[in-house]
Amino acid sequence: MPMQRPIRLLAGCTMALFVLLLYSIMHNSSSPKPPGGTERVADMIRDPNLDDTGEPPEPLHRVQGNNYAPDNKNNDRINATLLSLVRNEEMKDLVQSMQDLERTWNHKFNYPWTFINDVPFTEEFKTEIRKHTKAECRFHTIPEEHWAVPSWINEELFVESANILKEQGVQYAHMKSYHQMCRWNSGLFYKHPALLDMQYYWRVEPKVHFFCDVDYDVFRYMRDHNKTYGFTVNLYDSPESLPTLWPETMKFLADNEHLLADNNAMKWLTDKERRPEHAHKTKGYSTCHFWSNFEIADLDFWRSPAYQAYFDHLDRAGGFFYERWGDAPVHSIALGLFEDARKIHWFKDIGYQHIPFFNCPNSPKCRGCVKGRFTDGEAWLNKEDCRPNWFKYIGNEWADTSPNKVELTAGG
Ligand SMILES: Nc1nc2c(ncn2[C@@H]2O[C@H](COP(=O)(O)OP(=O)(O)O)[C@@H](O)[C@H]2O)c(=O)[nH]1
Ligand SMILES: [Mg+2]
Repeated sequence: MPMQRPIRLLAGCTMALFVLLLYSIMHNSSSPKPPGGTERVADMIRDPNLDDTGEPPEPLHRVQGNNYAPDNKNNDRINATLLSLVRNEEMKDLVQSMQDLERTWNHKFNYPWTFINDVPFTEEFKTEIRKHTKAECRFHTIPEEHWAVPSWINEELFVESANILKEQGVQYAHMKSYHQMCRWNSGLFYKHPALLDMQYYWRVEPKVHFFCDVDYDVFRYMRDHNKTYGFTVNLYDSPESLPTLWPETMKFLADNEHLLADNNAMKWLTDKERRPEHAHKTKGYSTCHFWSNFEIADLDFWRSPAYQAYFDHLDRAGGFFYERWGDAPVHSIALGLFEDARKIHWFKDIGYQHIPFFNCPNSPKCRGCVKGRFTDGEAWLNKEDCRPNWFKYIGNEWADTSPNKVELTAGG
């Protein structure tokens, strides 16, 4: 016998309610998705920091007797410095970074520290800092014209652009000093009078950590192995902070094709496979960059006519203020285009943290970090790791050095 109409209606409603209930249970059980999704780095099958890590190849220059003593006039140090742009208010955080780096490396080699600030350092700052190293400490102020906002930047346009950047979730959009800092770190720091005769620097920020004993002179490593630049962490950037950086770079390159290095890292810069949406938003740049709060580098690269011309082009284009171009992508793009990729070195053996990311190798020389851990923040931050691209296109120079090596090159 066919169902009565009201009963059919009731059955239909019950069914609809059931489906609605089921949907709502399933929907609520999945946690809210953070920006960028939760998936683990897809083609990073195993972090190479899990492999045993020793030292890079010889020659390595070591402490013998008093060859690196602070007061030895005939010491083995080369023309290099530890370098920190820092504010007076960051004294405690800087002391923490210094303590780590002195404990793991510099108490053996006693390289001088150079501290730079846009305002004069206080006596309190200088007195406190000197307590944490046997090495020479130099304190300098930035020449006004190096820090000032360039004359061609329009204040109103800066504020309007910052409003838009903020809406798009770009950090520090309205903080003018952050833009000034990024510009200075990109193209002015090496022009500071205190660095004009310097060859190498190791950049150190407040509040970073160093975890592993390093027993060779890293600056001599750079020189003896003909390296220009050393990094620890390779990350994706926020595409919203640099929408016109790649187009401006392409404009520059169109007029300066001869500057492209043989064996450059263009493929690494332009990968579209792992995060296609980044390359799409930037019109071609993967946003992968060396995380420049750590860098050990040869100042001659920045002083080269090629880099100078590139920086001047970018500076005129205005993106340090109307967008939020960081020194990390600017340095990385320049290195990727104008330098032989073999001159760029992964300092895998230097355990490092700048919140929230780590480089933590598997070595008995390391204490205080978890080997192979990339972040101690939310799981989705693992996705920001773009070392797999570096290994894929340039190679993992450490792959042959570990007894339990795992091939991580060419597609993982
Ligand atoms: N003297 C000075 N240093 C700054 C200023 N802004 C940033 N810095 C330094 O520049 C570096 C990067 O700044 P930080 O706040 O750590 O930026 P983040 O790492 O991108 O969050 C650190 O060494 C800071 O101490 C500034 O206005 N004056
Ligand atoms: Mg920092």
